[in-house]
Amino acid sequence: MAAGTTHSGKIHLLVHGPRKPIVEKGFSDQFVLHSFETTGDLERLTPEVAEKVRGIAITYNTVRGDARTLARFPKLEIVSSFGVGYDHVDAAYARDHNIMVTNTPDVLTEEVADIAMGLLIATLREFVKADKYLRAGLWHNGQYPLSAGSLRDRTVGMVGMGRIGQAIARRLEASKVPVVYHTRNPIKELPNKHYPDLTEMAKAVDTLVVIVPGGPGTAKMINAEVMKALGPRGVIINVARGTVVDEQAMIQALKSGTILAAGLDVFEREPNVPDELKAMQNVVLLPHIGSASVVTRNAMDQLVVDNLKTWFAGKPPLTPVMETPAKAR
Ligand code: A2R
Repeated sequence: MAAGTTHSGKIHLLVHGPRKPIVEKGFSDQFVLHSFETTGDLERLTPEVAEKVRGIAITYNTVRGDARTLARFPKLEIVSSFGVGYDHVDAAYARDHNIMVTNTPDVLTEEVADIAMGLLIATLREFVKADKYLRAGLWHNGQYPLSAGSLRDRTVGMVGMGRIGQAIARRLEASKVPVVYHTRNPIKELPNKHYPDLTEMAKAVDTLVVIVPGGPGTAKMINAEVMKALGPRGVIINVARGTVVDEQAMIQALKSGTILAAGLDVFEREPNVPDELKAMQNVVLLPHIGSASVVTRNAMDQLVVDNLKTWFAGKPPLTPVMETPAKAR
């Protein structure tokens, strides 16, 4: 049998998640696409279709590739997931059932690093409050007050120093800001100081930029103890996953002055953001837009398609996740 064909000659793919033109138009007529936009829609999937599906494109992390979902497809070979984070896919289950999982790293690295840097400066220098001040006509009454925060007198502790973390660190270093980092494994090639213990790093710095994967291994790792260690000048920037920060502990820390401010692109229960956060003046809140430009999202969509096409051409996928390393079919 030729690579990429079945007895019926067509490869059936489930497209799960929001509709994406690049995905819808990306496959030749050798493929048959079955689209289910929401988790609820998937309940309409018939056993006849499930039996045929060999690949899944997850087009956004609002739908899940959990074990229960993947188990519905007896011939499933590959899950091509949109985004660099894949905590919405059960990669351990996939590995144990010989299912390849891919994500979309690299093509979004610089975009997310830009957002992290912008969010940090916007938080410290109060862009949102200053914009509101101008629009309200208050400039006529006097200058906007000096910002309590500044990037000039800070040391940043990176929580995560992978592709995106290092891209953020490059921007900070270009801005003459000292950078140290916490990861599980030190990176030999980096000159920056490594802290094996997160709380120890928090004591030594005044700013945390969080860019680790989500999932159980990092859940609530930025907790009350870490915030206390960071101290009253402390600023937290989270562009990773909402689950990484203990949101309630952070709200208390912001309210009580245990830390100074936060810039957040991600939340525990998106799109729900606690009213208490929304009412605060010392936070900048973004609706998870880290990679959300047309050019970068197009590149991510294309990589979702290309991983599937490469796999069904009999080659190793372009960007497998670490749980399911590259192999050809
Ligand atoms: O711990 P290491 O040595 O594997 O370093 C990785 C670090 N990391 C952690 N650090 C501390 N405690 C943990 N439990 C932990 N788990 C992972 O996060 C590494 O430095 C970094 C992940 O880097 P990459 O795999 O290159 O991911 P990338 O492209 O930088 O994206 C990071 C995350 C995504 O997973 C999305 O959730 C988010 O950014 O957009």
